[in-house]
Amino acid sequence: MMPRSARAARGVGLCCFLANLCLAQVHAEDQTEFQCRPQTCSTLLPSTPVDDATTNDCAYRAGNLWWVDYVAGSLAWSDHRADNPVIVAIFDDGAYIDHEDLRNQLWTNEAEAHGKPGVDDDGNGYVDDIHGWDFVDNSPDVSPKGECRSRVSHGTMMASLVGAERNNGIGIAAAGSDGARLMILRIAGCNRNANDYADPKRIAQALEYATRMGARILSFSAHWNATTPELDQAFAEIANRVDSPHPAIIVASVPNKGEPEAGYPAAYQFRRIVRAIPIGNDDMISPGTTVAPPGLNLGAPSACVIGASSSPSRYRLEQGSSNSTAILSGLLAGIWASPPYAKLTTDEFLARVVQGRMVGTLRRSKPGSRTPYLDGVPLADACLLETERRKARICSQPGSQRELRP
Ligand SMILES: [Ca+2]
Ligand SMILES: [Ca+2]
Ligand SMILES: [Ca+2]
Repeated sequence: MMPRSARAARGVGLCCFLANLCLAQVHAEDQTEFQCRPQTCSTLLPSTPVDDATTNDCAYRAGNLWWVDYVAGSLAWSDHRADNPVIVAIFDDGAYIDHEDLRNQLWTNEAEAHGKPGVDDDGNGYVDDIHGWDFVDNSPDVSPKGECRSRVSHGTMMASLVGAERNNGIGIAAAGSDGARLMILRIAGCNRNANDYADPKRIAQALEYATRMGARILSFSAHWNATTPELDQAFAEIANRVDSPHPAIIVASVPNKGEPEAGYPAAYQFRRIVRAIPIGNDDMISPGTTVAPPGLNLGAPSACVIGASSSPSRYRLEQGSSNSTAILSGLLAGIWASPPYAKLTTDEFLARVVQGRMVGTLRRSKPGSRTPYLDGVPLADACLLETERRKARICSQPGSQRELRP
């Protein structure tokens, strides 16, 4: 019988993309600044007007960031960057950190940024780890490598959906633009050799690194189908232990390609797991979505989502549960960094905001046709940040969170 870790390695996959929902994907990346021209894509929201008239990113002005409006992401934006940003660790296949919409959004290890090349300036065991770490090749260079360099970069896309730079006039914006800082952790390669698969030991190392260096949200647009006791323990320390020294929220993807099981980390029934349920263009749970365990499960857009794809300035339309996961991570970061909630601990944020407000929303996806989703799922949004001055259209629609208020 194969060792468990070997079986795990074969089960690892990025939660890639549904093929049939997006109309404007073909050759989209080949067009110059395609993201700045209105795309016929989602039918969920009118493409104009946008909710935040002062935001100048061209994809937003063109009405192409419908998925930001769908989660009321503009309510998490502010006039200045958050004083205490939420560090979001992107567990993926690396990212082009020199992309025009990412380079100013990165978490930075200041000791290394101002330290000496070749020296572990902060003594954390990683030499020159300025914006994250490549756990595949044990290197500070977190950019995609091998076959990934000739493809659309999954990790770059995910990072941009969490927290692309806002109000720089170009590209996209995300709910976490002002509140999140991006830590890039490369845990999987994309060549077809054994070293490029994410293995449990490597993931455990990355978990330990992320939380020790201050990440409060760990975003997994990836899943695997087997685990080890050691990896289970590493997740439990962060996501379940009551007195954990480094508690963090695990945002886990729920696959939508007909997989029989949700896979890890979504399958863990730990207190700090929040799962992203992919919502398609018809306002329903995406076809093929795996049944998720009960818990903190929130619907987030999957289809027709524009994000950064490769260096230095390329973008692409994609679909799939990976997108939902990154969008939810950015949304949670944006809310958590906002003034009413910025001082909450991890467990306070989960109890008061995620469980207390978001999961209880009356705004739900359309009813489905199979259990356990007959009544749909609660939809993620930032409507709890609405004030008299700042509103979002989605929050005043029937079934919105506003109806919860007296
Ligand atoms: Ca270091
Ligand atoms: Ca150094
Ligand atoms: Ca931008």
